Amino acid sequence: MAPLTPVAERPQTASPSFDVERLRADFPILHRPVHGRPLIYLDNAATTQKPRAVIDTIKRYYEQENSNIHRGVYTLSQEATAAYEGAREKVRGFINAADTKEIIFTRGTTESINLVASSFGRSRFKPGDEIVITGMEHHSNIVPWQLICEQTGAVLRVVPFNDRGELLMDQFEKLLTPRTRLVGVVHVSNSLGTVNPVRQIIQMAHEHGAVALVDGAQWVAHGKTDVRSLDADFYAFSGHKLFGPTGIGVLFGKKALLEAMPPYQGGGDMISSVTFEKTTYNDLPHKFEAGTPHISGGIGLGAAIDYLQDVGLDAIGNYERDLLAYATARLTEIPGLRLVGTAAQKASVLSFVLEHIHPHDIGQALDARGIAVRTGHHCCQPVMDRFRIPATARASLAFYNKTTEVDALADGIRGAIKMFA
Ligand code: 7TS
Repeated sequence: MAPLTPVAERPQTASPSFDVERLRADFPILHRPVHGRPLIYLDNAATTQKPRAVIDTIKRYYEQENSNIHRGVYTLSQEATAAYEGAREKVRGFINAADTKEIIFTRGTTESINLVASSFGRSRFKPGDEIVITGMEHHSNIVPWQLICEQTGAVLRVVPFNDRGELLMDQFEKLLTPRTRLVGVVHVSNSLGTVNPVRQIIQMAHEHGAVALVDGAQWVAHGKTDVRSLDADFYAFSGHKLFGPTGIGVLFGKKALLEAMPPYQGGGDMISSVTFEKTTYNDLPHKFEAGTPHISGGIGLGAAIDYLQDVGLDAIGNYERDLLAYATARLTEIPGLRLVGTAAQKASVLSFVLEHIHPHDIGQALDARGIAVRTGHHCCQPVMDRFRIPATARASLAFYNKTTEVDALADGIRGAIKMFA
């Protein structure tokens, strides 16, 4: 990848050592117009934009290395295998896992959770066993458990949250019983922005003999992740929310758990030997990676991780904290605007509703100004039900967003209010 200017040499701006204009230059798409205006991309919770380093890495892979991995004795296949397995090592370092055997490449967060539900859940859950999740999970951390409950007779328990969007930890404690087998929790809520106390939740799960799965889809791009320090049993995330390609994601699992789990899918690469009488399975992580994987995706994700680590996750976290505070102040001063999700610990997400204007209309009015926000239930229908609203408009920030874009958002919302008045 193209070397970035070292942080220390970057010009000083509003947020010390964080030169947002310099970083924006790394993202080609941020320079295209939409409806004749500069694009203001505020839908980073849905997917993030890709830096040139990632785009170039994928292009180089297809131009120079394209071949299937783990099988060729020839040069191209060996190079592609080395690049793909090198990316796995980058992921390992990125989340501080102990071993690359604990890094399973998947299609994304959704597939990572389905893998755990299908393999761990189906082989372990018995009738009456309990799975505890929270009321603010994305559908991808609800429906896989409902499916497994139907198949095994296990039951789903749901931790409620308060009007600010903070989990009720005393209720959580009460839901943990000797029958709890697994606790699934979203690290950062994509609809509310709440940063959940996952360290404490994992510890409480362990005290009750349950394993803990963290949905890290909305966390990994916003701060450092350390699965060992958290003591997470499973940690899931998506490459495309981490400035990497779509169709690639990660499941971290503790080695002892993964080793004891049956395969998720059968096919090539996941076997050690096959006969019609008996098939034996490959070692980790390949046991869980049947078929030709998303090779360019894995390599592209590795490039995204290099890029992010060069920018610095701590610097990103600090910059985004200031930007979120700025955006919260600018939006809450708009008459008739109500933020949905006002937890003390928040990251990156501003969900809001306006009196008398449907979120879809807000979204369209903002699009006319080149501003991209998401509107809808954000795959969190139970969260909408909890607040008795059908949908919100949601601006979600990344480190390449800036205060002038937040100003444009606020102006756009005021414009929409006038237009629909
Ligand atoms: N978990 C959370 C917390 C998410 O925000 C999402 C996607 C997923 C899981 C699923 O990720 P995937 O990559 O497997 O699809 N969230 C959103 C969103 O907020 N808007 O679009 C997708």
